[in-house]
Amino acid sequence: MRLKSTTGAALAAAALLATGACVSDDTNQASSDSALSGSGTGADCTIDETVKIGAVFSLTEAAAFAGTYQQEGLAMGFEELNAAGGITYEVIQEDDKTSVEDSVAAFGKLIDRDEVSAIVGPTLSNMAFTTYTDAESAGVPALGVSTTAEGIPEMGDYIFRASLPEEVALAASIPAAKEALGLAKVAVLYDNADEFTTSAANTIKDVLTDEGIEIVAEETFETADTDFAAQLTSVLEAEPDAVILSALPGATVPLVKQARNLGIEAPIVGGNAFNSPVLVGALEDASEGLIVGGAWSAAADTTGNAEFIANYTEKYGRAPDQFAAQAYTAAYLLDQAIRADCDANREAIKDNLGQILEYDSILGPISIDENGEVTQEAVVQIVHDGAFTLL
Ligand code: 1QQ
Repeated sequence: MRLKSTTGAALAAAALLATGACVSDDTNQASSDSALSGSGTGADCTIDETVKIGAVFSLTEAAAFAGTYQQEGLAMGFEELNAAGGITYEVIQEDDKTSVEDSVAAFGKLIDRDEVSAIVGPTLSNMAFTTYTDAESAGVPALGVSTTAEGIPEMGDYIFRASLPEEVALAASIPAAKEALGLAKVAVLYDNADEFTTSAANTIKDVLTDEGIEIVAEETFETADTDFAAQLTSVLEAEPDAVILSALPGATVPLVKQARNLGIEAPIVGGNAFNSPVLVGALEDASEGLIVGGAWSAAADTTGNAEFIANYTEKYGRAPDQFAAQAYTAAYLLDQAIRADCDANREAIKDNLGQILEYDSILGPISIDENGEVTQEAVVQIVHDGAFTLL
């Protein structure tokens, strides 16, 4: 349960005063800056001081397939909001280079040096499990846009996500694949060295049990592996109706290509990392028939989606993906939270981000509850001729 800052801060201050202690807010500068609190509310809110928003994405190395799109989507969202007026946002972008260590350093810089009001990111759940402990203890709201593993919003009162949980995506994609393909028995393959892929593997097994689908082969590998001959030989022998794969693109590309070369023709159902045109492009012909659940579709008739796709494509010279769409949405969700009390201090953002109800976004109606968890519909897509289409 989150306390409204007024209550929490007042209680804390009263307790400190009662003991004669001096009340200092040094560790949480942006929460004590009166210039970040403006006048008016909602669309009429005006804040004089520039609101600094930190962003930590993987712009290089393994997760750059998603991070580069996220950077673009977030930047475009805040540019639109700046043009609308009333509040001026400055995005301070950091690259965590797909490394936990760099992600921690980036969070530290944004929290202490830049004194941002909130942080968007990081790209991978694998980093979030470490960086979010720092955001939480510093009292800085962090909003994940692709952190889909189980247990993330539960990390603290300042931790939120606008990233469709993998549990929700798989609970949509596996039953949809079962219905479309008549699945009775499947093979499960997963990366057991990454937080997101191992968390998803647990969900996959739960959903398969619920759906009465038998697991005839279960194989693991590690994020940096490139040779999957042993695992795929077992899969081939088990003759599954489909392969459920929980992996990041680095392993997915060689694994799927090797599976096809070995003669495994079973359809492949993947996780969140499959929602990427970069992955589909790298897989070439082996992408045909991939099924994935996700947060966004280019084909969805959601509010503003067609305009978002047109503007993004014109601005960046390529079409957006799900990761861009989620980051773009995050800009608007933060703006909603800030405008609610016309206050861009950390405490106000923390209080209001968990009160968003059915915000009409390009992802469809989206809510964030007081525990920091998102609610939105999942879409299930299949790749045909190198493009995502609704299943
Ligand atoms: C996570 C994910 C990744 C696939 C995002 C790029 O969903 O780490 O949670």
